[in-house]
Amino acid sequence: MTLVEDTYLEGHFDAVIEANDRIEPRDWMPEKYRATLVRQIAQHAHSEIIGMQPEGNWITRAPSLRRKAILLAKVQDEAGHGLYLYSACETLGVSRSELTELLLAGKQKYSSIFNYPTLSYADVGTIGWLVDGAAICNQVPLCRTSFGPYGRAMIRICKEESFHQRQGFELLSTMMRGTDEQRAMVQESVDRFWWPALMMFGPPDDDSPNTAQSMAWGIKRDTNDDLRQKFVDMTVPQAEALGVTLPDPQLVWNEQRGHYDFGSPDWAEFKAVVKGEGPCNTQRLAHRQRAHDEGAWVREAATAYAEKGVRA
Ligand code: BYC
Repeated sequence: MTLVEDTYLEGHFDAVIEANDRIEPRDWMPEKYRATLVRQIAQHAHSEIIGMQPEGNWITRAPSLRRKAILLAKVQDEAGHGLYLYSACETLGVSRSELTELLLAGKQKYSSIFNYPTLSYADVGTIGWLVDGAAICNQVPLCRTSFGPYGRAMIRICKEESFHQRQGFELLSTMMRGTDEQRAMVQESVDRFWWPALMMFGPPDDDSPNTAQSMAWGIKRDTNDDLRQKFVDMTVPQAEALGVTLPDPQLVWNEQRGHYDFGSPDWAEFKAVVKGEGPCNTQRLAHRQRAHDEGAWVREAATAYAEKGVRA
């Protein structure tokens, strides 16, 4: 390509971003924009797939047929979200199998939250309420992200996440109307998941290497800290409605700011979990590797069938 062509294409990219319009896969884009999207979308897709494990752990032990049907549907939705996101990523020129290899080799990440164990059935409700609640806060702005296929995938995902969040809240409110033991189970679960849910938004803004550039490119629409604040403000009244206490003595309404003040998550713990030292990192990746290996014959059969179709 000539210098003139390069300058023209870059000008077009800048104008689209400036106008808050969408970049599409056929459009020219800077290599770093493409790499940032691959990093974020792949991490998001892997989170959906690995995120099936903590809740999947309870499918066989759901307390009723109704709860089992709801949980199965939710975990299947997560597989679907992973597939939309891998497809969005493929439009950037990287295949789903390459992305899976990178995850299994530890070269791509998934959300820190899924490295915590699910110890009781209340965790299914807490994940729906807090984890999907945090996911919605983070993902609704991504419906307006500058890369077309990612934004369109997010629109559908957010609709389903909203159902997921409500099912979690409904499960917890049912338990809170139950016995003292059930109420204690909910509180214990919320105590374990509150801080890891806040960490889902990523490191504080002044320690986030990617935010500034991703905001300038319209990949991210809000900073990590702004979304974390929005989540806290949204969740405190819901906790009051449920009758659970959020485990933060510093949580207090700040009249001047018009927001809740809250304590700082343990960022050393966050860094350790992201590095692979969380309670379940090894187990999650080993399980994913096993599922991948056991699915090899399905991929081979599907490939052989597709080739036969082409020859016929
Ligand atoms: N966990 O510069 P930063 C779901 C990494 S699935 C692990 O702020 P960025 C669900 C980050 O990648 C929810 N790593 O990065 C599924 C970066 O490392 P690299 C998943 C994290 O990208 C099933 C470094 O830390 N949601 O809802 O600007 C059941 C510095 O961070 C985390 C998404 O993926 C973390 N929590 O901002 C139920 C949403 N946070 O790559 C529910 C899409 C940060 O430079 N992603 N890191 O080595 C995003 O919005 C952004 O990527 C983030 C991070 C806000 C997460």
